Amino acid sequence: MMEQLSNAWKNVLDRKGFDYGLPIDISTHGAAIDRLITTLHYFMALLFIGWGIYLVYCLVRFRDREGHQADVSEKHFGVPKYLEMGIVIFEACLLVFFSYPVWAKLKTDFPDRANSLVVRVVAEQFAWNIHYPGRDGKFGKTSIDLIDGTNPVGLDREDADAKDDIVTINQLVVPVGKPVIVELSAKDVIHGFFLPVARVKHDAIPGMTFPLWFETKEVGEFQIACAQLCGVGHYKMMGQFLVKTPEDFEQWHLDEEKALTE
Ligand SMILES: [Cu+2]
Repeated sequence: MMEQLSNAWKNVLDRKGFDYGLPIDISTHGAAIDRLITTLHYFMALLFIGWGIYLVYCLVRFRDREGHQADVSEKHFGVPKYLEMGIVIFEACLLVFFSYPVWAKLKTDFPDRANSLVVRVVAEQFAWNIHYPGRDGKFGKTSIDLIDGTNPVGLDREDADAKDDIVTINQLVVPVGKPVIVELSAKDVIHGFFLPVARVKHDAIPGMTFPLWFETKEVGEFQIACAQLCGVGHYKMMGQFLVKTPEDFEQWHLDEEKALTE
């Protein structure tokens, strides 16, 4: 009986049975974020039910009736004030003891560039431009003067470091099981770089570059979404997020390199 119960509880806590409609999580860091989201769901459900009961109680207790006139005096009783203070303290605890450690761990675990795939993601209305440094691991020079329809990141192909650089549009390809560092920026307005299955979401802001990282543990075809309303074409700002085996990634890289020389 006890075993059955503990198994049932385990199933409840299991990712598949406990996802609140969240997409699957293929990242190494996502479980901590999901835990935070589910904790908040419980807390909000508790608040919703609690305040609902309190509202109904007040409607009945302080209603206008024979021998009693409803008034707006705040001095009925002090319980709500203390409850409200308790909730503020609890929310501060959520921030300090739950949210902050998740964020801080991502900072301290930031991977070494030498062991990671480093890519630049440049958002624009309404596409994701992905810039890979190529075999040399160095990004070629870029300039805003060179940006046009065929060169979305303004790469200077004359530059020695740029010769092997790969640029894709709306397609982020990464190898599974390897840290990926994304240097995120935007050309025009604020966009939101969102990889739902990798639990990555960060604003892309013109004039700023943000370093992010994630690591995947499952191959598959997923999506990049824009999480900020960035203009009339926001809805179509959707890219492919392809997680490949190391061999398939190498093959993709070779194909892209071949396309450069053709
Ligand atoms: Cu956008």
